[in-house]
Amino acid sequence: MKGKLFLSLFLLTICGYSQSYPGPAGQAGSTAIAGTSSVFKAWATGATITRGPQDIKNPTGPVATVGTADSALGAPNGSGVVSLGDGGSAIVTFAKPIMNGDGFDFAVFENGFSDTFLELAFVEVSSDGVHFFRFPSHSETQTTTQIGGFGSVNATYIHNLAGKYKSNYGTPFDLSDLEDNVLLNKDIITHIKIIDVIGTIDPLYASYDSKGNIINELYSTPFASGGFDLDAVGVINQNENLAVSNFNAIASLSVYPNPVSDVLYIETEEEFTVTVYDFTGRLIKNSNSTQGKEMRVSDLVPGNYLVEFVVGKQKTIKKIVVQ
Ligand SMILES: [Ca+2]
Ligand SMILES: [Ca+2]
Repeated sequence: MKGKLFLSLFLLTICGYSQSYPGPAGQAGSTAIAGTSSVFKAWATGATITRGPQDIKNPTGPVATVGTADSALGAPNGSGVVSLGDGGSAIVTFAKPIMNGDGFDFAVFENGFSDTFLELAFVEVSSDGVHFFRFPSHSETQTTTQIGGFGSVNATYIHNLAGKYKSNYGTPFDLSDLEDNVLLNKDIITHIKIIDVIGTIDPLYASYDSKGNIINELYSTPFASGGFDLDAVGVINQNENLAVSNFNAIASLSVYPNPVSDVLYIETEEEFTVTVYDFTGRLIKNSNSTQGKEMRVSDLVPGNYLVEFVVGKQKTIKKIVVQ
């Protein structure tokens, strides 16, 4: 008996269908957060939408059309949803940045009408609006039989993909899940990008999780409402300390000349520390501001560098060219 149990567990493990993740809203251990919860401090205030086609196999065919950018703003279930279409995306912004506080930092809301009608999306964040970093995701759903447009997805097979929970329940994300990167400041997240998972298992068009698995999800959905239906993005950990004026101060920090061959001058009113990285993110040198607002670069091999300035808890990155 014991042997049989061990064998079953072993087979479950090697097959990968291990139901590893929290279940639907209301079940014990679920991480779903109701849109009415007091954990939400703010909601998205801006959105830009890039629509995808209703069916990726007809890439020049009609795109999804339901909703507008405004539908992604505010609390869920207020202004409707915006449908992204196959592979479509939305970038949302906020009045104040999101920070990496205790536990979950924000949540994404979709309009799934049941615990299994789940349309999924990748989630990426940025602290500069240019460089985006994707949450490591995992789908344990089988990849041999296509889930149809009105099929079902089991939430316990899904990790770190938006849309894991039904309408009015947010899928939460913890910035700690992202690897550290010099181009990402987890305490000043200004943009969140939501990208529809294309649910087909056809390798030609399929979407893949971070482990290289095809994500089998509702497909096809050749409707005006096709793809991920973004309802809202709620802020849990807001960077309250980041007064807009301080944010502007660090945003306006400037360096010159650039390209530079000898001494780099730094223009700012604030005390700061500075760290130099190469373009792969490798640490080159540390310095601080006690020598005045200049940094000797004649000891650096000519090339491109990332220079990180930290003022208090905030930081900014400048790209410089050393000649
Ligand atoms: Ca966190
Ligand atoms: Ca989809």
